[in-house]
Amino acid sequence: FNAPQPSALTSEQLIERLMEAEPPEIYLMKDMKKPLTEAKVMMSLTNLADKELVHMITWAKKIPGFVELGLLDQVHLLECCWLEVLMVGLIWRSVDHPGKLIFSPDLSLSREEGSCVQGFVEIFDMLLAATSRVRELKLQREEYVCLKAMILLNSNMCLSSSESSSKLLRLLDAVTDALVSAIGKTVLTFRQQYTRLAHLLMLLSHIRHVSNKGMDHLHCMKMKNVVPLYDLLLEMLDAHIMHSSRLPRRS
Ligand code: AOE
Repeated sequence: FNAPQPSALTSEQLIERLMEAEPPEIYLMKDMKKPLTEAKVMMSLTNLADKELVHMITWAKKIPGFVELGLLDQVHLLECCWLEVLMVGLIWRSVDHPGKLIFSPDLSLSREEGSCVQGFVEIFDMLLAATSRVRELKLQREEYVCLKAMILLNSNMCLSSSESSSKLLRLLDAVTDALVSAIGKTVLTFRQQYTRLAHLLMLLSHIRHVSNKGMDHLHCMKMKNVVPLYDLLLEMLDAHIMHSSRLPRRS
């Protein structure tokens, strides 16, 4: 009784639930003194990601139907998409600041500042390009929360059982309906509506691409030993490579 079926929710109610599930803004509360060095920037980014991942788990659990999927499937989905989810959040925060990435309210980096980290500019440019595209599209908050839920639910095709897969597909359909209804509020003609749906969904393939590049980059950094990954995070990153399933367990 306490967990209503996602299909029992209207699109408006689902969007409302997704809006309420949004994670809070994270402050680092440590002002970065110039000059920025590779070690300082990576330390701050790692610190930020660490805090965001905890909120991401809470966010996922608030998506209607997610906790009904079975623990192993929940873990797999989060393992597959965590960097994409971080990136879409970063893009969203940065949309009103052309040329900058707003990692947190107290950590924004320009392209030049990002270049102090080896290999970062390439990823930085892809993130800036995605941010410009989101700005051109004038992405609405309602659409954003639907897209982010879709990233999670669409991140892995192979689930533990066919029962779980069909649950997941129904969930994905509910979020798709919600996205369509959100789009319906922004544009007038049907033609404009389905063109916008296509544009928004195509963004997701860019984000998957940048996330894969970012993951390669993170692995390189780990080899170079400049990322002071905390023991737990390091363990989790290894879990990602080997695709075993370990998540920070919270009762
Ligand atoms: C993007 C958005 C954001 O909010 C924060 C960050 C911080 C780091 C940035 C990244 C980003 C953008 C792309 C960058 C990357 C550093 C290098 C890369 C710039 O090019 C990410 C810092 C990541 C720290 C490592 C954390 C490891 C976590 C492992 C998670 C995991 O495997 N599991 C199973 C946990 C899933 C829990 C939800």
